[in-house]
Amino acid sequence: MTVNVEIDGEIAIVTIENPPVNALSGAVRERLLTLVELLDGDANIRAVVLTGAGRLFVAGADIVEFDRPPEPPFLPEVIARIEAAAKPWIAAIRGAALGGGLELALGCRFRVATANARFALPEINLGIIPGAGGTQRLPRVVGVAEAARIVAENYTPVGAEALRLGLVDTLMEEPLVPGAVSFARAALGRALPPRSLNRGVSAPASDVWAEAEGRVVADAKGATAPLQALQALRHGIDYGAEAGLALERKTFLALRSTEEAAALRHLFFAERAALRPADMRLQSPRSVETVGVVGGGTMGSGIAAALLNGGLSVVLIEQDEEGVFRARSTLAKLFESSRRRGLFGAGGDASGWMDRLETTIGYGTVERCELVIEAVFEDLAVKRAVFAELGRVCRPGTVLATNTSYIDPRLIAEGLLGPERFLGLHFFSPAHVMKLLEIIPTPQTAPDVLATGYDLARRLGKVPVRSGICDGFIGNRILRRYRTEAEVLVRAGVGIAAVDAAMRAFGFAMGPFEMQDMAGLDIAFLYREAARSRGEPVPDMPGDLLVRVGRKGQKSGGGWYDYIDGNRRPIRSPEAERIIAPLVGAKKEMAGEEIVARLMTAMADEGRTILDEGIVASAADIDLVEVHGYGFPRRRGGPMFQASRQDMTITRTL
Ligand code: 3H9
Repeated sequence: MTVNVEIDGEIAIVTIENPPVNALSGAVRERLLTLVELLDGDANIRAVVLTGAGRLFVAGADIVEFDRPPEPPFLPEVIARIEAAAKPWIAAIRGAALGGGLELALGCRFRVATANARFALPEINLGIIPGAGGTQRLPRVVGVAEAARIVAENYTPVGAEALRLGLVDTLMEEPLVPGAVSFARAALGRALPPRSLNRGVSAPASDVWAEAEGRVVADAKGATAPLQALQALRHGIDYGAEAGLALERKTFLALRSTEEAAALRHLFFAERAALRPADMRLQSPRSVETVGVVGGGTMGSGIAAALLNGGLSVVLIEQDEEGVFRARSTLAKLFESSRRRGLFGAGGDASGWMDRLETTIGYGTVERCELVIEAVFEDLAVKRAVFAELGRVCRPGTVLATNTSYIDPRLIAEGLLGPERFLGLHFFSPAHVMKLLEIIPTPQTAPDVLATGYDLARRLGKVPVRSGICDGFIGNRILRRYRTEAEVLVRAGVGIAAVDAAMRAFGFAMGPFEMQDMAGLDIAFLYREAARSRGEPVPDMPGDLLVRVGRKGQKSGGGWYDYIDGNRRPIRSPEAERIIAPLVGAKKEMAGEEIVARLMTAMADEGRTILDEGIVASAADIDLVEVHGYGFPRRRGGPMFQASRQDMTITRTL
């Protein structure tokens, strides 16, 4: 049974039991509709308590159903029927009421909740807007300004805050349901408050709309749903609830079937699957509270900041006083950056941050760490020396990880005492911000050591993706192919700025050449030079010509573009164009969509090869790597999602 009923005197207790999150699937909607009729017709019942079984009330519509056309009974009609019921319904909310779950609660006459209950309309994260009255009932309950933040800006009031807003009538301790039943009995003796949709609402000053729109557009990163959610809300204030409901539903249905919504759903499920791969579900991790980080450079400090944000303690190991000083000042900046971005996790309160950090010269105190992550210079001999030392000083159960981006972890672990405790944990810069964590086990890595990697990802709020061993693992390998294809386009006469503009229009924060200028052109150059020195037939690329004359990107004052007076704004460079001219064909106009398709095809091709080689478990994992490690626009779902949706067979005319 998806919805159960118990009777307590004149009160009916309706419990939605649809694990894991009580989503409002078709069967739940149908049963609710039947029950409201039944209970309205039962003369012995005077009020109904509606609750959810388990740790939360209702997490919203069943997202799995969104890949099919909507099926009746539709949620708006179920909620409207509950709102219209002759007997008052009281929502008893434990844990969370999200999306359609909050809309359902708003259809009830009263809401009582536990102090930890969260209230949100997260539909915009799925590329849609609330579709069951959320944009209309909410402003009539909490006011327009607060409702706009909840509907379009992911504002999530919790417990006391929800009470202050009038979103809940009272907070209660567990056991919730008996408390809600007593509340219901008491309510029967008083006049009922008006139904949510019938409450009066005053239109805000016009600058409230302008300010909200400004914030929403600035944060949207090209996504359309947040502004449309706000527009639906406003429509209902300007023209009345009925008109507002109609626009809301129309917009919801239109957005539900967009590519953007499909892409965001794809990532929603991929992210959840990534945290719990099948072979890790029953595997306990090793316990980790203190983590050693070897090397306090950009990467090491970033990793330390990510760990501190996640509530862990850190021992950061440097070689000398100067290194310690540099690392501490970098970390002070990362602390500020974390505070600004709101990155402190559950255990990572700001006050304890610096207290949980110990910086030290040498390996003296690393013995107290349960996990040590090496983040030193990308050189096999240097890394091996670090692990030789760690193998000597750490306890036998300590997990040892390398943050290498390119070096085969098997080579790094060669000769290590206890190789089963070793794995790769590849963070992405800036490590306290980027969510991707590539987890790279060697053939000897023990299952509980691998599980420790996943557990760490979960605690740091990262998205873990397991990678097999290959040059560049998943992400850098696809990045190489992407960059190369961009250079192939330039060699064929397409403009540098045209390529960058096309990728920006697609949703990347910057194009491939702007990105290379920022990261430095020399890495790709050295990689190609190394291949050439091994006798591999690597053709000269335009970027090689730039590096040979010292144009390595922003750090050398110019690369593909010029940069004036240390300014990071790229300016077209006639000099760069002159240098690469010997390798560049006649000028060729290419439409932005074709440029995007070429680069997408290249990424997806490489992705397919990586899949075929067994380096990655699924195409969805590749998309997670791109979205969380390389700035691939979330609303596009990732290169494999793109390839699966579109005809990517662009004829190679170049
Ligand atoms: C909506 O409501 C539209 C309405 O306005 C209009 C309708 C007309 N549906 O995250 P977890 C699964 S749109 C189906 O790992 P946690 C999830 O895939 C919806 N499945 O746990 C996972 O499955 P598996 C608006 C769902 O404790 C399992 O539940 N609501 C749904 O870390 C556990 O999830 C949202 O956007 C769903 N709605 O977090 C809320 N939700 O075990 C989305 C979850 O097979 N959900 N699943 O991997 C969340 O934010 C989190 O899942 C939640 C639990 C906080 C609930």
